Amino acid sequence: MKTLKIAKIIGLGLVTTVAPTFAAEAVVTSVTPETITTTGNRYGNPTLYLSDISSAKAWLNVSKKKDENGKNPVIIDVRRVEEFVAGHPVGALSIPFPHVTGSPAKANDSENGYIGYDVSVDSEVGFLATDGKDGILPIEDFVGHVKRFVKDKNQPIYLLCKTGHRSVQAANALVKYGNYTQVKNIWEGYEGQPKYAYTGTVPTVTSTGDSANPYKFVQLDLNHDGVFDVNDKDGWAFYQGLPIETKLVKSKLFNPALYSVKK
Ligand SMILES: [Ca+2]
Repeated sequence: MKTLKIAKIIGLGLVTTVAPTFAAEAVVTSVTPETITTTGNRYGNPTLYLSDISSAKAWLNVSKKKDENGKNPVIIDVRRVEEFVAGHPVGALSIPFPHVTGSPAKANDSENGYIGYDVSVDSEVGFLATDGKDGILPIEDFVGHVKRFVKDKNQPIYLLCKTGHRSVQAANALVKYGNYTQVKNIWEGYEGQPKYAYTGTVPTVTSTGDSANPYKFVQLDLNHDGVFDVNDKDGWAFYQGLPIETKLVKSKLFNPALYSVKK
């Protein structure tokens, strides 16, 4: 929020003029060059997979049933089943990663927003932790479940999660353990991140950073309602407004026994 106050002394009184308040402008000045990642994703995870792909391009290819090489792509939504049930890209498969079984309520890890963690650790893939909560299957089982749906190692697979963190790891796993060759990460994810626009001074980038001359970004209120919320994020379902559905198709669900679904 930026408030400009201009004070003038007129005669014996103090008159303060307050300029219009730009309620929907958040200024970020603490971003330093050290935060720049060259790994191609916002969390700095390893990238064994082919490339990232935008939500829009992913949807174009899926709706055409054809990518640049003429292959029919599939979207795999790796969020928790509860997230998938609330809404997902039209036609997406539900295969959660980290991979879990059993009741979400039993294994829920609300503190971290995950049902649980994979018990494997592979720094190339970028797993988060190893606290061994129940209902969790090893990485090979996640890949094995994908193999049930995707037989062709050269079929394009687009991974999607909430913000593009779990999906990166899932994409790495499919390349390393599943030998899939055309794996891409939908980098915005379903919800995405706030949008920022650069403004102000051009920074001097050095190997040690330049705190005296930081980047300056403003967060964008994309729907002009004066509030920063999920609707200002750049993901599949919000700013991008790409097709979603809540219908559950049994054949596309990871664990249909947990939910009441239509065939
Ligand atoms: Ca807004």
